[in-house]
Amino acid sequence: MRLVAVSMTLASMFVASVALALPISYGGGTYTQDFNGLPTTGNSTLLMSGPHDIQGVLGGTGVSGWTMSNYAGSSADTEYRAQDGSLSGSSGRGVVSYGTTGSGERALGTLATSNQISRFGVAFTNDTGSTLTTFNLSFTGEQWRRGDIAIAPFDSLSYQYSLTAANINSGTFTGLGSFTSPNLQATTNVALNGNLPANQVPVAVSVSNISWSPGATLTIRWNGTDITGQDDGLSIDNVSFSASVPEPTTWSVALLALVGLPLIRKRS
Ligand SMILES: [Ca+2]
Ligand SMILES: [Ca+2]
Repeated sequence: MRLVAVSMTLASMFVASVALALPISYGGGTYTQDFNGLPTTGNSTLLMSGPHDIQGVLGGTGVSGWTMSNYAGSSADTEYRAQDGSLSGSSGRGVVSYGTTGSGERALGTLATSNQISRFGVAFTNDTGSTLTTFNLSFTGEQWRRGDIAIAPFDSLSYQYSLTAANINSGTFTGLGSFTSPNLQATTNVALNGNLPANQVPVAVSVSNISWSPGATLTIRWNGTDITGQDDGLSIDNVSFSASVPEPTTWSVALLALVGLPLIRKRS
């Protein structure tokens, strides 16, 4: 009897660690994320490659709908930590809450090693009641660590979206682009301040001609890559997301005016 009870407890724990929180309900307008609720200290190893919720890990707040995974590293588990970019290898790798030590100004990123090649992302459910055909995404790419001098391809974070994915690890994604390290300074294996313009890349993309139905989920993910030698630490901050139906064109406005004119005349 006791063995049965133990195995049931393990089964419950397994389910609890796999089930993800619901996507963010998108009801229109602009969603913004500054990641300043992410932890300023600590590290955690989450069992299995994920995806795992970021909300609540190491006390992180304000990031419901954001998930993370060790999608391509050799480890079966997902490492997550807060650091300022000075740590590398097994002390610094994985999904990272970057920021200067003790500062609440955080960014979400990765530091890749062969053990941990991470991705993270966010999911929105269309709760506007309308089919949305365009979305706009902008964020700041921030570099928090300069690793070894690398031969191209340099360290990068690529970003992709899907209207069919069950989560950041499952489904077909469409590429939106990628950014590479903005700071290729000669001094290597040091922390950088990702809040300085020299260590930042502004990114803005607009995707039109999609069909995002009411109730459907749109998932956006960022993939880290592992290159030879010690990698740079890259992250994102100040995310802005909005989606809409198409604005009426000049021609359709003119057409509406022409169609409406006789109606107005009839009434008078
Ligand atoms: Ca921030
Ligand atoms: Ca920042």
